[in-house]
Amino acid sequence: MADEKHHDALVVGTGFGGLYELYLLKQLGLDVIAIDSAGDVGGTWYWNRYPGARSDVESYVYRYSWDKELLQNSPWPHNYLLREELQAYFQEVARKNDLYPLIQFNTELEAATWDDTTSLWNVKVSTGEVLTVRYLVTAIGILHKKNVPDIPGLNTFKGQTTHSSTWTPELQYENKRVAVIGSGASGVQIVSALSEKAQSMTHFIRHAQYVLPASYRPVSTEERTLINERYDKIWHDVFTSAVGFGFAEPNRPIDSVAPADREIIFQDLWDQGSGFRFLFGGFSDIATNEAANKEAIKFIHKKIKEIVKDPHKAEVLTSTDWFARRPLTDDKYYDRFNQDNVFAVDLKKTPIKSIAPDGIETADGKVHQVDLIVFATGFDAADGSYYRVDFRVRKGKSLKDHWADGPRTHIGAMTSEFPNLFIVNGPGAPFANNPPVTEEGARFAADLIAHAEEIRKKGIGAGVVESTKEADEKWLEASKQVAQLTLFSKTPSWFFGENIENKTVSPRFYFGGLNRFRAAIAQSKADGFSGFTFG
Ligand code: NA7
Repeated sequence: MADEKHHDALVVGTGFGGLYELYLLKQLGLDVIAIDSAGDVGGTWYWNRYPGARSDVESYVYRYSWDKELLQNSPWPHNYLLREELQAYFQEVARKNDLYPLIQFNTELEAATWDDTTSLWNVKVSTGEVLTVRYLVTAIGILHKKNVPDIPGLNTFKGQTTHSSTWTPELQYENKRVAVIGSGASGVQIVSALSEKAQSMTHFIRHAQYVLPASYRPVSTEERTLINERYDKIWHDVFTSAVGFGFAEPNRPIDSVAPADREIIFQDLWDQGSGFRFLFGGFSDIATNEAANKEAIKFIHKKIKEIVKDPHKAEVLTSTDWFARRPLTDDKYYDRFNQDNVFAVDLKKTPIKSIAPDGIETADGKVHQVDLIVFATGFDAADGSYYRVDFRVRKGKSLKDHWADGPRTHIGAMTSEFPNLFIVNGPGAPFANNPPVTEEGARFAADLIAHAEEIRKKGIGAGVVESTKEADEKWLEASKQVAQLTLFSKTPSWFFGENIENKTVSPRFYFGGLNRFRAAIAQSKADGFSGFTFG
């Protein structure tokens, strides 16, 4: 950033969304830079470094569709990508497209204030630098602001503690007594990975979830060749599907299939691996129909009983909720509890009372002695990422106030009253495979910016775009309505802001699907960017 004080555009974040946005705006010929609070590219995959961190979306569709060359050449030796492999992929994308010179790392966006007279954002970053930019694109991730519960006595603990997203190699778990609090995607991966070498592992579970196998395996050269040959069709199918994970999304409801055949289908899904596939790839109504959901649950419960030998542990691991949170995927998780040194504590029966100098005290008076506590307790998700920054517009109105009743955006792209503030994969984006979602969002932001630039260059406007209040309300209403049709809305989770105290409960995602999200974007563009005003 050095001496430059003004840029056409600033992209915040260099994960999937930000890196692509930077590429797109550079292609448009804009003077664009990016910042990231991290030390390198990768976003989520830069930060989440706990042992066992890996994607649970299959490798061949957990990447950009637009770089045809990398699709053919970039290595993915297994059907799922390890964090390290993803980090290397992001580095390759940045190098290949000459993006590194445009990125300033270790730099966090602190405040951004819109100036109506100049039609620019005044931006302040953590290095103390200030600059003005016309277009401010936020690709700051939906899972960044960590949630650490305020447990009495935490500061008296003599061992080591970490949140899942701040794991560092200095943390010692080998031959140590480890506690993991939280049983979402992070907690399950961490328990599974650390149990191998920990002296003991105690998993503190408030709500058990459903963990499906991954079927992690190497990918043969022949399989890779076949996929490489079919990539155009694969991406076509992904982008025209609801959840975009690469598998077919059948139309058949569960009651169209005889009970014995359902069992065969469930077993096949189980063998193929992936929680997403189990939820969306066998029947059309597991996420929407209570009876269908119960069938899926029954199958998973049976598997838990078969795998986990100790009935007490099996009971703690058996969820009584709908199978309607973010589905989880791990090959070894349940089997880990067959180890004598791996324990499960049911926090519904014995909640955590306090943290003692030597461990975690539960309501039954027992102190579970540990050396390391891992808080896999999730994030203040989606809009939570935005409240780290002091965004302000006319008359000093803050984004936090603007979203006090829950975040609202028009097709996930912009929010009214906040001109030239673009959102890539934030509130209002669809619940679907992240890379295609962020790609679509990044392209739309670039289209909006290109149109604003056209207007500005023709001298018929200042290059200012914002969504209308009515359009935001309409998209939120559509998100609410479609969420109501699913069991996700009946199962408390971060999808609705329910994991953070005092947060307004409303959908953080659009549950209508990637295909319908794309259709809404296409419609807006066809109508001359309906729902947005340009000045
Ligand atoms: P999640 O999915 O939000 O899971 C957080 C877990 O932490 C969940 O099991 C919570 O239990 C538990 N939690 C949160 N606060 C507490 C307290 N105070 N006491 C006990 N347990 C608690 O976060 P993840 O990081 O696992 O996953 C987030 C996303 O990251 C994931 O979807 C992937 O996309 C990657 P609860 O269920 O609320 O009872």
